[in-house]
Amino acid sequence: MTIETVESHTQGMPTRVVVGGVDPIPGTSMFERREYAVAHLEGLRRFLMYEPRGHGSMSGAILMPPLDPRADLGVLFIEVTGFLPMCGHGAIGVCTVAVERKLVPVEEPETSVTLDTPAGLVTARIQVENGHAKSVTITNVASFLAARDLLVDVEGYGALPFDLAYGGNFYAILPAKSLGLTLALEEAPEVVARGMQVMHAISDQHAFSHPLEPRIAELRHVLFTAPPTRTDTDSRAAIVLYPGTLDRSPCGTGTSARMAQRYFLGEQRLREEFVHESFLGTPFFGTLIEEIELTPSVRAVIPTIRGSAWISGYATYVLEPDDPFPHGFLIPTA
Ligand code: PYC
Repeated sequence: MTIETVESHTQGMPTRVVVGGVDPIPGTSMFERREYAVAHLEGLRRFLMYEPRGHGSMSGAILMPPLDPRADLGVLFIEVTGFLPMCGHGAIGVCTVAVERKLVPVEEPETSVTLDTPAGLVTARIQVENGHAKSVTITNVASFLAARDLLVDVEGYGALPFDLAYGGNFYAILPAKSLGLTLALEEAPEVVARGMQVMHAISDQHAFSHPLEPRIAELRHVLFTAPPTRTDTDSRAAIVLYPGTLDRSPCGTGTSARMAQRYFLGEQRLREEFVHESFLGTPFFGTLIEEIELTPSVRAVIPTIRGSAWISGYATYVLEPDDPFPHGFLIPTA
């Protein structure tokens, strides 16, 4: 096995973009390709994400020809978490790599790219200067507040209220202070441990699914909110990712879910900018461009997320026949 990648990071969060070495993945839609990958390519995902080639916070994307004729690239998002329907920081990383490595026709000052993802089409506008992708604005999938003021029983904390929102993945959203957390950097291990405790408790006590795609029915992300630490951001977040790490970026799908929550709670208007600060202090700039009817009983909003990514390396990953870790390993942290 020989896999070619372009390594990048989006506001601190890695996206290992796989550009060669993966056989064609069967399926008539990207969602079906994801289903195939979940059933048959778990070893490949772990090989690319887990140690010793990756690490506990690794994230990536496998590029392939799209199935939707409107799209430029097909993308399967891989994480330590699993195969995600959509990944915002990953989409920004993919677009940056696509432009800077000329995987799509590039125009200056703006290049448009459409990604075929398991969650649907994601369009992107990339600001390009001298061949360098300065920033990427993605228009994400329909995002909605699935439920507000739900309660979850968490050992040691009692019944905690949380909101459930969707922005390409489901997010449980609750204030960090409800668990006595401030999101200081040195709290990171505690934040991850509490986030995983909340995630497991919600998964045990609540069932939910996407109204149009019932196979999207997992909670793999908990978003703790906190006041900003910068004067130029509106809110801070720590996004805890399964099986126990923190997003280094403000998380594109998490920012989309958070804006949907804010919108349907009357805290944000259409076209108003929301600057979301990551646990690391890095920003994403979000807006909501329209409200739509997702189903007769579910209203949703269409978010845009602007952020920047940087190429950090080029790699060829190989597997020697006697490597004792063909599928890598992960040391549990929470
Ligand atoms: O940016 O959407 C995102 C994301 C999901 C998981 C990690 N990052």
